[in-house]
Order: sequence, then structure tokens, then C-alpha cells
Amino acid sequence: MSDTDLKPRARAKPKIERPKLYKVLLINDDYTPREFVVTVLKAVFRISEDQAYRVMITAHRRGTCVVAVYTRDIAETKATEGTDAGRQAGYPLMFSTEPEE
Ligand code: TYC
Repeated sequence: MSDTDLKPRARAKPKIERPKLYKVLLINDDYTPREFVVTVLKAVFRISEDQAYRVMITAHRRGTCVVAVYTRDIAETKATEGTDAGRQAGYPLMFSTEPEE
């Protein structure tokens, strides 16, 4: 074996972890107008009128509805944006986040 022959190193195992995902939940309340909820959903989550209506009416009927799933930073930012939009208009509209199983 010459001086320049190198022993093959054990192949490095690439350790690429999948980022944990977080759900953004819409919480029902008795005061925020339905149309306002739909407007906020469309603006913050970039979903269609139809999809926003379905999410709003599901939260209205069941108490809560998953709006979308993102990495943690984005989920928290969107939840804050939605909740702030409600507060600025004087409504108790509320979004929260929760990790996916
Ligand atoms: N329950 C509200 C109403 O009857 C509408 C509403 C739906 C509010 C979903 C919040 O997350 C919500 N005006």
C-alpha cells in the first residue's frame, strides 16, 4: 500500500431531523361575527373563501378547528396575527397552537 492510499472512513450517517410541526387552531366564541372570522382566515392563512367558511363553521359548531399546520415559528406568528386582528377590531377572536403527535 503506498503512502497516499487512504483507508475508507466509515460513512458519516447524515442526521437530518424532520422539523416538528404545529397545528394552528381556531377557537369559537360567542361574539366575533362569522364574516369577520372568514376575512381574517383568508388574509392570514391565504385560504379561499370556501375553505375559510368551512373552517369557521366547523369551529362554530364543534368549538375548535385546525386551520393549518406549520413549523413552530410560522404557526405561532400566524396565530398571533389572527388573534391580534380580532383584538384590534374589538373581538375576542382566538387562535392557538399545539404540537402534532
Ligand atoms: N360563534 C360566532 C358567532 O356565532 C362565529 C365564530 C365562529 C366566532 C368561529 C369565532 O372561531 C370562531 N357569531
